[in-house]
Amino acid sequence: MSETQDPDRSTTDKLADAAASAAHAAKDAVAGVAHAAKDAAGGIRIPGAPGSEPPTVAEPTEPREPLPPKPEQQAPAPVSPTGRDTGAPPDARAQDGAYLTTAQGVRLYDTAHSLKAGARGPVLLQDHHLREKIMHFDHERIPERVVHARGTGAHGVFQSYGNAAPVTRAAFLAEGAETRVFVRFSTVQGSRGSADTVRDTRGFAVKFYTEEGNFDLVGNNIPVFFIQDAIKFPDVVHAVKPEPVREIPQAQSAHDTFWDFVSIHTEAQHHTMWLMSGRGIPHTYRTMEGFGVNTFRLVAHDGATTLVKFFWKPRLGTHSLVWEEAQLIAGADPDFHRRDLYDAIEAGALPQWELGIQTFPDTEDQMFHGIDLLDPTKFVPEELAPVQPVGLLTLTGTPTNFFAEVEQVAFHPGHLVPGIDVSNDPLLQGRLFSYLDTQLTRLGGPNFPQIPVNRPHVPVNDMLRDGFHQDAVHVGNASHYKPNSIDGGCPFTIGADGGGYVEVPEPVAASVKERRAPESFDDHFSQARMFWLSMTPLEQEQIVQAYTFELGKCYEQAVKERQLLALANIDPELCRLVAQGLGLPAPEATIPLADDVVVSPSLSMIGKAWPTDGRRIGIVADESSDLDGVRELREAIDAAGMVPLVIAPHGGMLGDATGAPFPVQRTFLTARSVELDAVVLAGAPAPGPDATPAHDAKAGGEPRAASVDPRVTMLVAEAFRHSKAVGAWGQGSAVLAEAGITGPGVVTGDSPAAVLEGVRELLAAHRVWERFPVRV
Ligand code: HDE
Repeated sequence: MSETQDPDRSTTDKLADAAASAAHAAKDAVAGVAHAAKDAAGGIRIPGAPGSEPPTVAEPTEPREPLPPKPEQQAPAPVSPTGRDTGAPPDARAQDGAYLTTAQGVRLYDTAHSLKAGARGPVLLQDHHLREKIMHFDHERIPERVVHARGTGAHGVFQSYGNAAPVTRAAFLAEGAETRVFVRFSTVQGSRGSADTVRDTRGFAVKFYTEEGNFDLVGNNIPVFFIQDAIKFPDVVHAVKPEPVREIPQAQSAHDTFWDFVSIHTEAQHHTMWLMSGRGIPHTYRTMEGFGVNTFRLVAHDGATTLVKFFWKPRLGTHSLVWEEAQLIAGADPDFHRRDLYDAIEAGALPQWELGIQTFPDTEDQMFHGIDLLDPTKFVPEELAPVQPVGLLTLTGTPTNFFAEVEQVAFHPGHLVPGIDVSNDPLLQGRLFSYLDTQLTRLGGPNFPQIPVNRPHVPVNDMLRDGFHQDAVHVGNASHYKPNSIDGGCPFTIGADGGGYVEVPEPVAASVKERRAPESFDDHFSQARMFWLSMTPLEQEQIVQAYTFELGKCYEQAVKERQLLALANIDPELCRLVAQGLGLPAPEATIPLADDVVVSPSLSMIGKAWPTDGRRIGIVADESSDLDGVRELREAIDAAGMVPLVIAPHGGMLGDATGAPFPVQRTFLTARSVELDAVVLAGAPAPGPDATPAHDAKAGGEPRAASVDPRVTMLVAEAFRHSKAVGAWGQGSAVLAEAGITGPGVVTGDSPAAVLEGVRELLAAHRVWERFPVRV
């Protein structure tokens, strides 16, 4: 084993340059896509079109070939089941021809009537089309993932900076390497149809189709896990999943069995602390950090090894929702995260993350500054080991078919390439077993690596044969056993020099067989305390609120009391505030508080400025508003890489009065502030004809008495409550004044340009956090 040297200053500088240039290259690509999309649409492109061509009102009757995919859609590479480039067009696997056929390709003349003995007679058994159609429909579903069932995915590219080459021989991390990837984000608890914005851990899984075979980095958005040993995974998952008697709750942790488990099983307390912070309710996937969690091992060309932890750092910064917003979105748009990801790609605001590594000397004790690198409930603060960016991930395409790609993608932490090996982290070791096992059931047999999205982009010669859904047509009588002479001895093994995967010859100390964890795994509270103390007062408030909410939803008093005991061992003030909200006495700590905790300011999400790509700005207007100003603002928002959404009393077009109409995206009935990042008022719309509580409860009690449509006032007030930027010019400013909306984060000005400038500055900080008074 050898030690890694700390990167010297010049390496760090080179790295920063490489990062900047790769970011620019990707940015150019982004601009290209966005521009093309806009030109094609002949104006400002608002994402969300369901197809590549606008439909006609009348049902089309003229036969034609299937429409092409939308420009931002990508499909798995056209490689064969054994990794050979087929040279086929990307849509070669799509449906073909203008006419409806059976699965056998026979054209059909009718698909709306079963074959019957007379118009009123019984259906005939010989109707193969009916039988085939219904049989296939009956089997359209496959088991959802036992965890991480709710997810979304996209295609992308990974560009390596090359600075990791001294510590790993992995080809995809060499200088200038570009690798296709498929990424899947997910929640853990909920079922496939559950809401996106629930409080939960998120999955962040990346499949790299490297020139040495597939490498999967199957991570989460929280760097530590609930358990230290895989054998407890069924326990924690059973505890957090809906309770079996009533199958409640869907997709959330605010219930008795979850808090029952984690309050007894205190090694989960560090993870739950992260979960109760903003990390449990990410704003978007684009603003979510990713972590490999488990420690891995890098292997250099000369065989030297380094322990490593992986990170994904979002270019737009790490941001969270506020809790009320998360709850409202779960009702107003349960697909919020999925929609945001696809809309952003469609609008050309391509999401980006830098892959980062923390490296540690591969010492015998596998400790770093007293932190056990094999304990997945611990992490190493960036202040102790800086995260070095080693490449850039850009998501460039939405899937062509969600089921084929996002549902069928199969990740596995054991999908490794030369240069990356595992550590003895007992959680990782169990994961290595689990993922193959789960795919067998979920994807219906052992040939799931042959599903298009899972295929490697390199030659595959594996001697694995037959089985359900075998897609390859293997050649030869003896190619499936070794040694053979009949097939010329093929396939051959090869050592590390020829690209063979050779496990690190790690010495294993003489030991006994036992079911036991090392003593260093006994500390369950010190890093939870570190996290708490590293938060800004505002983030601490949010954590207190989250614990109080979750425990307040529990039925059993004993569960609440036991969790308060755990909080007392983390921090007395945290415990006191949560106890106060629950109406319970705050217990004393049962162990000495960790007093040598060094705080890690990098854990806080507040106080920095970030790019504003893809942010959604609502513009409220009616025919009496400053419509020239609205036109100007739409252009300016679009030019700044953000999305303008016009909100008006009715759908269709606005601007007829001034001659250059533009489309309306939301009405006062359909709009809700939670889907916006900022709201700008271009006028003071009077109550619309539908502003009655019977028609729209948002209109409130006495809508006719108001001078401004009450749903507009509500929209702005709600945005303000969630500390979003609010702007206005002209008559719009009067609305804000009348509604009493003043204070930090309210931008009024003479012109839309001036307002946008102020709003954009606020958006860069994500929210106007100072609007929340702090007591902690
Ligand atoms: Fe997973 N995990 N996991 N997990 N995991 C699965 O595999 C498992 C763990 C993670 O988008 C399953 O294909 C065990 C940690 C992600 O398709 C299953 C243990 C981390 C995804 C499985 C863990 C993860 C999964 C379910 C404890 C963060 C979704 C479906 C030893 C580093 C991947 C599937 C996707 C999925 C098992 C712990 C991340 C059952 C036994 C720690 C992101 O195999």
